[in-house]
Amino acid sequence: MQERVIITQGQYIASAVCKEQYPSPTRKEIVFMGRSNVGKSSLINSLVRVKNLARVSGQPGKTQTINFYEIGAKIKDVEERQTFYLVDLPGYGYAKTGKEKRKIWSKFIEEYLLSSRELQFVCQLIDIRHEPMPADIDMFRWLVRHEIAVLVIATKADKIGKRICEKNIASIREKLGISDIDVLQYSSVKNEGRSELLDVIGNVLIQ
Ligand SMILES: Nc1nc2c(ncn2[C@@H]2O[C@H](COP(=O)(O)OP(=O)(O)O)[C@@H](O)[C@H]2O)c(=O)[nH]1
Ligand SMILES: [Mg+2]
Repeated sequence: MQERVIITQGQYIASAVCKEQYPSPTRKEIVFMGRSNVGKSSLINSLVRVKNLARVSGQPGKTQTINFYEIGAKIKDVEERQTFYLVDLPGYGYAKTGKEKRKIWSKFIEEYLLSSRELQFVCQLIDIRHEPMPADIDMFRWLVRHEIAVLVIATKADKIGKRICEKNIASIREKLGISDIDVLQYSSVKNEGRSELLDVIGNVLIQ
């Protein structure tokens, strides 16, 4: 089957902890956030199909900068090639990060999320094996309150059986209070959910 959206290139472009470091030119941005170790970097790599584009680490809490990746895409029946950014945020809710550090984290992340005029939507990743933690729920509510579009993605779907996946997704939706909104099931190992996510991205790129 021919996919509707084909990624043609992906490269790391910038890391930022303040406005001055955001890349230029500005392009449409799709943001990934979630707790440390939830699978953000793996998902970006699976989406772009470049093995070590985003660094996957067994050690949580390592990425402390906003990382921008420039992605090229060809969309079916659209002549012009699209270029956009995938943005990997530092993980939130990491227990070993000192209180002071966490404060700095939230400040520059907040500044980015509230000032980016090209932000299309935020993918909030939640591990499918666990219920959303208070930090996940707080973050989700914060995004909704600031009218930032959110796509909730349940990661690591290959780690549990299909029936439990369905049950846990229902529980994630209930905990977030979004019983009528879809949660995308994803596995970076199996590339499950990849074409669905690419479709959503394709839609915002041609808007
Ligand atoms: N089985 C499985 N493991 C995953 C998946 N996504 C991530 N992982 C593993 O989870 C750990 C953390 O992943 P990483 O992408 O670095 O998470 P991040 O901290 O959110 O960027 C790594 O050991 C990954 O190999 C997945 O879809 N399936
Ligand atoms: Mg990471």
